[in-house]
Amino acid sequence: MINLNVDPTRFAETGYCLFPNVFSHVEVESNRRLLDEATDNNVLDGENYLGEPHTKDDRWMTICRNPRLLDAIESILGPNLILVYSSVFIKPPNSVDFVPWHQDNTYWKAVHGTDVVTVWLAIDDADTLNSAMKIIPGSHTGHREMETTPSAENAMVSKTIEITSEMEDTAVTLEMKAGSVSIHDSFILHGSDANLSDRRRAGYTIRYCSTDTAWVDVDLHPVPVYLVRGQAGSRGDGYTDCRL
Ligand SMILES: O=C(O)CCC(=O)C(=O)O
Repeated sequence: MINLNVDPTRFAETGYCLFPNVFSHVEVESNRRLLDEATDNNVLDGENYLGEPHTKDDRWMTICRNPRLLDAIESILGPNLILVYSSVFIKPPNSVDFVPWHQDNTYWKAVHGTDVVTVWLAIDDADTLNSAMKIIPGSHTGHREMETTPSAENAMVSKTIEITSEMEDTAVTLEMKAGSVSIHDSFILHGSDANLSDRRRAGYTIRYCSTDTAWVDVDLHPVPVYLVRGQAGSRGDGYTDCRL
């Protein structure tokens, strides 16, 4: 059973939370097969990234609309939810690719507001050895957009936020079994190291907003915006209704 005992007040303070075992064993296998199919068929964008699969293949969209997943998000963001982006970050075994410290909101110029989150769904088990994601609790406070510099070679995102070693010391590693989910605020600092293990580490990142406090300028947004639960809000005329 999914544990929905997450306190939204605590999420507001820390900027992240974990939901173990949102997806069943059968669903975990099916998620893995879906990614293996994409890898085998060479439909990745580059070697380690699959961009916006929910707009191209209904099976990914089914994951994004999974009722248990939406219940978990609703417990944080409330009942009115839109889906704005999704992508898979794949770290093959023994790969040098890493994700430097960054804030997600840096990349989403058409998304406005503060109740904007990323769901990170573990396709594989993720732990310290195979480069699970790391987060700096509370670093979203004030929802400030921080200064960036161009990322180094082998970085999986193009802009880096330089942080102090004191800040880095407070980072938390989000170890998760496949099928578990973390949710983080779009302003929180996060990243992940190179995967030096002999196990793949893939995570499906899915980005949602509450239409109570956030909205998307669909004319500037590169993919359709989907209403997945509740109401679209006063600026939601251009969203695609995709409610179950
Ligand atoms: O998968 C990772 O290690 C990083 C994912 C990420 O940066 C994101 O969700 O924005």
